[in-house]
Amino acid sequence: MKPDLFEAPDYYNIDDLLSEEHKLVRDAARDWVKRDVSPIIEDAAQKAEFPKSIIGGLAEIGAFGPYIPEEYGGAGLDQISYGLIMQEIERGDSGVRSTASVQSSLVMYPIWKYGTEEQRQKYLPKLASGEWMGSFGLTEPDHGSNPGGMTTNFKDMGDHYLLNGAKLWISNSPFCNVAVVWAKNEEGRIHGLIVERGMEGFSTPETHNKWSLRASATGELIFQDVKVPKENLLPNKSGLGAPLGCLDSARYGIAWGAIGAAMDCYDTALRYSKERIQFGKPIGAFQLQQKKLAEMITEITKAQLLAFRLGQLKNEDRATSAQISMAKRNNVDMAIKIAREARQMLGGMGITGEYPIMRHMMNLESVITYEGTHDIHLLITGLDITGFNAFK
Ligand code: TGC
Ligand code: FAD
Repeated sequence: MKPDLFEAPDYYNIDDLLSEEHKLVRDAARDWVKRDVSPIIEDAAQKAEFPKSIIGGLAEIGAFGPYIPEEYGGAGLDQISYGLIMQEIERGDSGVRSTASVQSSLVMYPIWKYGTEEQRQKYLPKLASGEWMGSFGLTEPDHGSNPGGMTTNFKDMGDHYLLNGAKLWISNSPFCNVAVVWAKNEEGRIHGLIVERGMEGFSTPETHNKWSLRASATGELIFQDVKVPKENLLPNKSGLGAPLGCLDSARYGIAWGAIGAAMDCYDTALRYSKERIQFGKPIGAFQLQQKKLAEMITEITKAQLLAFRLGQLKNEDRATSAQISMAKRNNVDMAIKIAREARQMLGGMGITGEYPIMRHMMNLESVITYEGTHDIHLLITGLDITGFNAFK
C-alpha cells in the first residue's frame, strides 16, 4: 500500500469547537493509526486476519472503554472524545473500529451499567487493558432485525443456569475471552449473561469467505447445555431495552466512525485528482471530478456537524435513540456513497489494495447492515415522527 499521507478535512473549522483534551485524544489516535494500523491493515484484510498485534495500541489510545470511569480501567473521557477516537480508528479500518466498538459499548458498557460491583471489578479492568477481549451475542440465525424473537434460552437449575442456543454474525467471537449473551429465561424475559471461554458446551466457530470487514474476525456463539454460574447474570436491567441500550452507545460511535472512512476516501481521491494527468491536465481540473469532490466535502461537513451536535446531546444525557439512529443511518450512507464515488475517481487503481478506498467501500457494506440496517433506522425515524410503528 502507498504511504499514509492522510490529511483530515475540516472545511467548517470544527476543530474550533473541540476542547484541548478532545484534540489531544484525537491526535493521539490519529498518530497511532498512521504508525501502527496503516502499514499492516491492507495485508491483514487481504489475508482475512484480525491483526491481534494492535490490541495493545487500541488499549493505549483509550479505545477500550473511552467513557468508562477510570476506577474500572476506562479512560473516563466524554462522549465527543469517544466519537473522535472511533472516527480516527475507522479512518484506518472499519474492522478495527468494530473491535473497539464491541469491546467498549457492547461488552464493557452492559457490565458497567447492568452488572454488579463484583462483575465490574472482575471484568472491566481486564477488558480496558485488552488482556481480555469480549463479544456481544444478540443476533441469531433466524432473528436479525427482530432480536425480540430470539430463541436462545436459559433455565434455572438451582445452583446455576443452563444455557442453550446459537448466535450468528458475532464480531470478535473467534478469539473472545468473554461474551455478553442475550437469552430468554423460562418466562420469556430477556437477560444478559456473561459467558467465559472454557465453559463446557460453549464454542465459537469462525465465519469465513467474507468480502467485507475482512480484518475483523466474525463468528458464531454456540451454547449446548452450558452451565453458567448464577453470579454471571447481569441483574440491573432486563427486557429487549437492555441490549438496545448498548446498541445506542455503539451506534453513536459508528456515526463518528463512518466519518473517518469517508474522510480517508475523500482525502485519497483529492490527492489523486491533483496528481493524475489525463488529456494533458490533472483530472481534478475537470468539472465532473470537481463535482464529485465538492459533493463529498459538503456531505462530510454535514456529517461532522451532525455527530458533533449529537455528542453534545450525549454529554448532557439528552440524545434520544431516534436521534442516534438518524446519525448512524445518515453518516454510514454518506460514507458508502463517498467511497463509491472516490473509487471511480481512481479509475483502475481504485480497485487495488494500493489505495484504501475499495477496502473502506466493502467494509461499509457491513457497517450499513450491522447495528440496525439502513431500513430499520429509517423506520425508527418514521415511528418517531409519525407515531406509527411500520415494523410489524
Ligand atoms: P420495541 O417494542 O420497540 O422495544 C422493546 C423495548 O426496548 C426499548 N427500546 C430501546 N431501549 C434503548 N435503546 C433503544 N434504541 C431502544 N429501542 C427500543 C423499548 O422502549 C422497549 O422497552 P420496554 O421497557 O417497553 O420493553 O422492540 P421491537 O421488538 O419492536 O424492535 C424494535 C427495533 C426493530 C427497532 C429493534 O429491535 C432494533 O433496533 N432492531 C435492529 C437490531 C440490531 O440493531 N441488531 C444489532 C445487533 S449487534 C451488532 O450488530 C453489533 S455489530 C458490532 C460491530 O462490529 O461494530
Ligand atoms: P434481516 O433482519 O434478515 O434483514 C434482511 C433485510 O430485510 C434487510 O435489508 C432489512 O433492512 C430488511 N428488513 C427486516 N425487517 C424489516 C422490516 N420490518 N421492514 C422493512 N425491511 C425489513 N450481531 C450481533 O449480535 N453481534 C455482533 O457482534 C455482530 N457483528 C456483526 C458483524 C458483521 C460483519 C455483520 C455483517 C453483522 C453483525 N451482526 C452482529 C449482525 C447484524 O446486526 C445483523 O446482520 C443485522 O441486525 C441484520 O440482521 P440480518 O442480517 O438477520 O438481516
